[in-house]
Amino acid sequence: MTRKTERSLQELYGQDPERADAVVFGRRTGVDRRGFLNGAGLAAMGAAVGGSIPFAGNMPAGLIPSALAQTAPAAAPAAAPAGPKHLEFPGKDKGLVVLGDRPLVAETPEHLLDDDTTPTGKFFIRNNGQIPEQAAQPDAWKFVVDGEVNTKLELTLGDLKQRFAHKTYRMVLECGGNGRSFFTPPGRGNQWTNGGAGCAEWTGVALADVLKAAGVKPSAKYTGHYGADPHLSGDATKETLSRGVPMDKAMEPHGLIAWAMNGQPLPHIHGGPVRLMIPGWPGSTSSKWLTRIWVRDREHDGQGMLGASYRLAIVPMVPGSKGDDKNFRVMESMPVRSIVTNPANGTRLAAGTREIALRGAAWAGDLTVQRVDLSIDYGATWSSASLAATKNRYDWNRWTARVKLPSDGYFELWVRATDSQGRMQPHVAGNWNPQGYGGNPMHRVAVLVG
Ligand SMILES: Nc1nc2c(c(=O)[nH]1)N[C@H]1C(S)=C(S)[C@@H](COP(=O)(O)O)O[C@H]1N2
Ligand SMILES: [Mo]
Repeated sequence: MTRKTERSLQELYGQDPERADAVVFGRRTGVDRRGFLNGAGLAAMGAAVGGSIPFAGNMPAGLIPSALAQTAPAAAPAAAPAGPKHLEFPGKDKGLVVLGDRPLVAETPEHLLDDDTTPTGKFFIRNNGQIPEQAAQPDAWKFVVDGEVNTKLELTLGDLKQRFAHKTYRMVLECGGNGRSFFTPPGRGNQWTNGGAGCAEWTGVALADVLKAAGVKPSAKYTGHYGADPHLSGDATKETLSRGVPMDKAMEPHGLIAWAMNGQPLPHIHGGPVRLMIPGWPGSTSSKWLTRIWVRDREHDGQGMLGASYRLAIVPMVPGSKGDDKNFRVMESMPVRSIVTNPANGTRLAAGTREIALRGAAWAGDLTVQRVDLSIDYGATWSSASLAATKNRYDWNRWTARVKLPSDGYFELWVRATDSQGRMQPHVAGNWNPQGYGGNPMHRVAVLVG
């Protein structure tokens, strides 16, 4: 194996994983992965990952080693420069990866989600439109609650702070498209890996308390949320994003109208002075720069509610097909997900290392995490992680585990969580849909010992 071959296999995995796969695993046709890891393939694979692969015998045919399937956007055009683009933004960690400039979207690589509470500097950013102007006087920020209510409310942030009970919860905010990059063929939109999520401490008042103060009419069915951010085109008649939730979700005690994040005034980029924080559901329901909550007598039909937006297929689709509008339903709870936050993918450990301490996080939308399991042998055997307690509902579970290694070489640490209804993360993203929602395959982290 010459160095040139090693490099080209690595390049091939970066640029055309399907073909690289065929080179390593032998002949295969279409998506029917019938190849097997032959001697030459194993040598090529070992050279590409930088070491022998002790559990190669268990390696599923067609698997792209996670050392080679790095966090670079999977659907990047072939001409795009290799490697992630890092964020340059005041107050933000330079390790965040830019998924889009206009609108600005940046995700947090899994290994930067290693804090119990995600620091604001490491928290992902997702905008759909322009970033609005910053308010000169935050407490004078106004929003309205109208529609199917007895009394229309016009509240300033100052009123909100004075009139209602303050709540602080640590809760996960997760983009509906988190995990999108794991779909084949790719779903349309930002190619999130697992980093469109974070768990911060949010302070505000219960959305339910404000809705009760307005007096929700029996005709109320759904909320519609609006923010101040102008449409990307600058066209003032166009909505940037306006999503909502059914009344029973809106009336849950943990949904907040929030003005603080991690004990500090809510930063402008995260929707300050005031935003919604609707935990467990796609982040798009958590309107930033909140201007209006419209209580509706029907399912909201604002920007992002219709077509294939934030919708999942009811009946399985042929991956890559267009589908019929009638085959979609609004995405509600986010699916169960777990990540390894330490070690980072691609970590190199000293020769002779025989035990690794792992840390991570797991969460499950509206549900709770029942268990987190780990495998170092491509899923042949599993052991369970210890879950730390949550602070409150919608908090994530931090987890820890130790695994023993039989030798030096290339290993993949696989992690999968199971939710409180017994649903486990799949090996690959399932239930394909055009915009790639709900992709939650197991997280795989490559480590090289020696
Ligand atoms: N007004 C407004 N609110 C918004 C958005 C937006 O583009 N405009 N994006 C939504 C989406 S899709 C997500 S995932 C979260 C991201 O919040 P963050 O940028 O604070 O991480 O905000 C939501 N709220
Ligand atoms: Mo999102």
